[in-house]
Amino acid sequence: MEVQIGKCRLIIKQGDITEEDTDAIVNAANSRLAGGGGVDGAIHRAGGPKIAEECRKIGGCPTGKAVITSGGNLPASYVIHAVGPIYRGGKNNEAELLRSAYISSLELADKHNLRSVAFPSISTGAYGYPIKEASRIALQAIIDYCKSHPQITLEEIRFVLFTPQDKEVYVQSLKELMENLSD
Ligand code: AR6
Repeated sequence: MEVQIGKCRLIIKQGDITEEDTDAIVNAANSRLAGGGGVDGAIHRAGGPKIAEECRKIGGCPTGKAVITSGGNLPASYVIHAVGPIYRGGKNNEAELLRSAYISSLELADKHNLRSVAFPSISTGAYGYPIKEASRIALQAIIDYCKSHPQITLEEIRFVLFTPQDKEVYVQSLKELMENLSD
């Protein structure tokens, strides 16, 4: 699915984010930037040791924020390491922290004058965030950012979901949000 939000094209697709040729790909990292499983493990495996070395120098990143490293051997030039919240029932500021992880990533992409960025579904794997709710927050954050930043350098934002089921959830949420936009 593909929609235009202001200057930005928003694309939802299924795939392995490590193969994306966007200027940056976003990692679902932990606050120690210590590497791990899921998309984090896949990015470090595909990108090689340079990324972990840069992460070690940075030292860490608070939940809801993001930091940037080079892309090592990846097709993408940069990796933006965003730290989403661990889901603990939903009453611990999880929604705001998840939104903030996306907004911080977009701010970094914008600051580095990037033209394209690919996101995974942050927090919906090991961190347990229910994907329907997380997809609404993620997409709304991106729509809000694109609308409120008409000078944004980003021309394309991709969501790259690992499974067809996850992709369908994001497509459905985007359709619902677009209907509300046109009301
Ligand atoms: N491409 C795109 N999406 C992927 C890929 C891939 N190659 N691999 C997995 N996913 P998770 P989190 C999806 O657990 O919930 C790590 O250990 C996956 O299907 O990677 O934010 C970190 O070090 C899921 O939908 O991230 C942290 O400690 C989504 O990526 C912790 O897990 C996110 O799942 C972060 O947990």
